[in-house]
Amino acid sequence: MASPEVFDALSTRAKDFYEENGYVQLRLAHLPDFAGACEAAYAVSYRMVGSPTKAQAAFANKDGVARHLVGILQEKDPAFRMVLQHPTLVDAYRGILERPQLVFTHAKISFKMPRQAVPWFPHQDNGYKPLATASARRALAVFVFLEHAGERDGTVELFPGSHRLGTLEHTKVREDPVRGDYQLALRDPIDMPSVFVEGRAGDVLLFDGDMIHRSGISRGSSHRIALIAEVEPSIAHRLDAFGRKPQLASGSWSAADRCVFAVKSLCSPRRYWQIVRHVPPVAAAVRWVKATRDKT
Ligand SMILES: O=C(O)CCC(=O)C(=O)O
Repeated sequence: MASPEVFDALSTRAKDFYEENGYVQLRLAHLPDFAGACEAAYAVSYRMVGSPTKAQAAFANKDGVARHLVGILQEKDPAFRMVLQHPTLVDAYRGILERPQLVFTHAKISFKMPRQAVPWFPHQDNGYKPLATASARRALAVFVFLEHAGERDGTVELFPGSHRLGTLEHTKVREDPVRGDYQLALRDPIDMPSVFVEGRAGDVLLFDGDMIHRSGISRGSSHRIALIAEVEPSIAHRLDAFGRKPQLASGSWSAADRCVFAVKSLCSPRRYWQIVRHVPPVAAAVRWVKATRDKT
């Protein structure tokens, strides 16, 4: 199938395309500061991918090969923030989500070790949220290509229009037996046409939290390095994926907001999970309790 239409800004036509198809591809390398920020982020990412830390590596496959490095907005190096908080991208987030106060729930480097079995099965990002709230949270996925990626490199494949199906049932696919990593996959097969999004360095793909997507493996020598973040309106002082005050994508926090976040964060089990998940016996015990609870 042909490559999707590409826009050089979130114009009215680009926004209409997004509403209709559930995604839009922006080509922003014409903005010198954005192109420069992407180059800097690529250099840092390449280094990090070469020696991933245990704390950041995530979504490992059965051989322990990771697909993501998480927590990149908390990095000392500002490279990732320069890309994901670039004013043109912030305008695009606001243009799509139509709210002034937006947060990042998480952000990561997504990569594929060449010729390793690290595909992503068909899923919706909202599948990772409780079904009752998923579609109601109007989340937006941001996928920034830091290098060229086509089908052979394991680029993202989208199912245009699938965002209108709402959040569907997913099943857990357990992968790394040591770390207990798993990914979600749609419970039922999808019968819709798809598009492979071929991107250049500096392209940005924005898509709806209910968009069905998947990706294959890198069959050549590319690490297919991209940045992925999720942006959503700030509602009810929701914490980020690590149980902490989320980073702002747009807007600001008042002193009262900061106090509420501090208290919520101190009481958040996710925050403590980030600490104990690196202690194998404790992590195994927590996973056992969760699995037992899920079964009942
Ligand atoms: O990086 C990719 O190819 C896809 C990643 C993905 O689907 C996800 O993080 O949910």
